[in-house]
Amino acid sequence: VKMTSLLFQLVSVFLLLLAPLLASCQQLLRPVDCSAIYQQNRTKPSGVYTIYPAGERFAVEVYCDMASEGGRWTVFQRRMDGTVNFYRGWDQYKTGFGDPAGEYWFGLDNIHYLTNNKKSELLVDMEDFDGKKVFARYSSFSVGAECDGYVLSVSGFTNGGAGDSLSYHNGMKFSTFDKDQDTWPQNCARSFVGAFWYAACHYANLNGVYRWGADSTLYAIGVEWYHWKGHNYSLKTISMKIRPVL
Ligand SMILES: [Ca+2]
Repeated sequence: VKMTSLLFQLVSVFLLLLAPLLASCQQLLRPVDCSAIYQQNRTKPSGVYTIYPAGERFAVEVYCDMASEGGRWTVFQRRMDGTVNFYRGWDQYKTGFGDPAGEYWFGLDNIHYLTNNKKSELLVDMEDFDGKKVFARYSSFSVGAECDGYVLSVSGFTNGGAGDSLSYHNGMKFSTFDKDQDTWPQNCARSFVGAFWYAACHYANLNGVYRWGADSTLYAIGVEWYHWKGHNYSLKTISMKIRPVL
C-alpha cells in the first residue's frame, strides 16, 4: 500500500512539473498574429482567423494573407467592393469595424499592439478596375499609442510598381472627421471624406469613399494611391498588411 501511495505522489509531482509545459502549449493555440498562425502550420491557407493582439483574453477576427510575398501577413485594412462605409469617427477607427471576410478596419489599438514592441514590415497591395495589380512595401512600420495620436512611423520603401505615396505621411498623427490632428488649417478628414494619417493633406487616401474607378468630379476624394493613379482614380481593391521582421 505504501509503495502505491509513493508512486501516486511521484506521478502527482511529475504532473505538477508538467503543468507549465501544458499551459505554454495552450498559449501556442492563441496566436498573437497571422505570422504565429503560419509558424504553427505552414500549410494554412489565406482566410479569416482568430488572433489575440491585446492578450489571450481578447479574441479578435482578422484576415490572414498566407500567399503574397511569402505570406504570414496580418491584414489590418481592406477595400474590395464598397460594401462598408469607411467615413466614421474616432471611436470606430480606434476599435475597428467592418467584416474580416470582406471590407474592414482592424482598429488603431490592435495595430499599435502588433507593431509596438516588434519590428514590423508593411505591404500595401492594390488593383485597378482593369485588373492590373501593383504593390508598395516598407521594411519598417509602426503605429504609436493613442495618447500620442497613433503616430505613423514608416520607412524603407520598395517599389512594386505602385510608387511611394506613404512616406509623405510618416510622422503624422491619425485624423478622423471628429478628431483633427493633421497639419492643415482645415480638416483633411472632412474635406477628403476619409480617415488617415493626414498631413496637409494626402498622397494616399486608403479609407476614402469607394467610387468605382476614374472620376474627376470631386478632387482627391476616393480610395487613392496618388503615385500610381493620381488624384482622380478610386481603386478597385487595396489592403494594408503587416508582419514581424524575423
Ligand atoms: Ca487641421
